[in-house]
Amino acid sequence: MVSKYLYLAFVVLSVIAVSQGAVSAQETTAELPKARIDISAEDGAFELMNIKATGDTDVIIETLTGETSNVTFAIVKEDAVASWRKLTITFMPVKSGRVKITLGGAHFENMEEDHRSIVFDDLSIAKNDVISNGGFEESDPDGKPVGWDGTPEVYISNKKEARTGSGAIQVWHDQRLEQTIEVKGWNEYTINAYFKAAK
Ligand SMILES: [Ca+2]
Repeated sequence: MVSKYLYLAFVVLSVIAVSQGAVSAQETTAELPKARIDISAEDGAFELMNIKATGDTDVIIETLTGETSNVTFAIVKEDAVASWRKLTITFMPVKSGRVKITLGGAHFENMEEDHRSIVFDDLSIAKNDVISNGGFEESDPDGKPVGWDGTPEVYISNKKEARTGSGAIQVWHDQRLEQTIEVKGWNEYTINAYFKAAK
């Protein structure tokens, strides 16, 4: 008799465990917005080697074939949540020249989820910081961050929303910001960036 009850208890517990597993699996299928950083040599002038990013970050290497040159992009995507996360990317240019860094958000196929915005702050390059206004504290009268090309979706000027200071930028797939930096060949560069999902 006792063993029968024990068996029943085991069956009931197993059913609960299975149904809980099913619920949590469903919750995690909703895709999080993703921060996206693209890196490429300007005009595809040279290759970038040893491109790596921290954690489980997706690093996709894509080559666009152009009329005069091929441009190899590193596309780095990482899940964004409500709190700040740090993304670290390293690369090594094989020549001295200019490298373009683009901040945006990942594209989602589902149109309802396509417009998902990301906030960036405190972009820097370890050791030799060649990024200008990476903390987004300086802006021009039109509300564009100084030193960056493109128009952010929102220029944030709010101490509560920024990670440091009061300036930060909100971007998404179709409203990105870029900056071109000078690099030296065969030096390793480490980019640090902080990001979160926009409210
Ligand atoms: Ca800032």
